[in-house]
Amino acid sequence: MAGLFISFEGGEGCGKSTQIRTLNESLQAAGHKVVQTREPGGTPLGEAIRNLLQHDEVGEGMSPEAELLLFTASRAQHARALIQPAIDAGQIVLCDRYLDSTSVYQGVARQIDPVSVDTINQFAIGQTLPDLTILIDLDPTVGMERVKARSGGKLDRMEQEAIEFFEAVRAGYLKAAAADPQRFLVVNGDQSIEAIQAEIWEAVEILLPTAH
Ligand code: Z5A
Repeated sequence: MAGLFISFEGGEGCGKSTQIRTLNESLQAAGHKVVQTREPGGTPLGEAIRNLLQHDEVGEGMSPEAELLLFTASRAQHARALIQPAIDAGQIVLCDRYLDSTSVYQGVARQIDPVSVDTINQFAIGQTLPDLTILIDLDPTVGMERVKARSGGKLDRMEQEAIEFFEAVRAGYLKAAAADPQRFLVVNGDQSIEAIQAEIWEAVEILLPTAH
């Protein structure tokens, strides 16, 4: 029996990782098999690409086009080696970022031609599309404050972008969600962790396969 694929999206510090952790615990407590993963990353190849994109000094000065292809290369491996096999095995996949991150960060905020971004994104994912995408919407100023508080002010390559970049990201996400309301759930990230958790659980519960 096919499982379930849920992706989480949103700007920096919106609370995705926090919510994925608690949802994973709730699902496991209810008897479900869960795979928790992230992008870029999720496979050994993807994690090596993540390092190039975020921390390695060879990534400095990377062109937007190279960035797009690295994110989607990580995704192509992730979809085939981890996500689709887990879905086929009846498991629930919780993924921190997926194709919408590329549409929004590279397509909207970096302003790469959206048709090219979409074509490359679709090529990377093949048939592996999320059943549900949870967008945690948050003012980027609030999100960046949380990120800085967590890291003691140390920011990675992308976190160093100007606030306008993250405002474009937020607008891009809201537009994507409005265009596909069947797949997206938009949750206000400026609430308590527990309130967000409850909204997410309500949406996930009705999609759950029978626990086994
Ligand atoms: N990127 C891209 O450009 N294209 C792509 O295709 C893909 C990604 C896949 C990945 O960064 C970067 O790659 C990201 C997009 C780009 N770029 N930037 N810049 P990452 O994986 O390192 O980080 P992230 O995905 O942006 O997540 P994050 O910054 O770690 O935040 P988060 O997971 O959404 O939040 P969190 O860790 O759960 O919470 C952050 C802090 O806030 C933490 O201290 C929490 O305790 C706190 N928190 C959480 N929820 C709340 C609430 N409700 N109230 C108050 N405080 C809270």
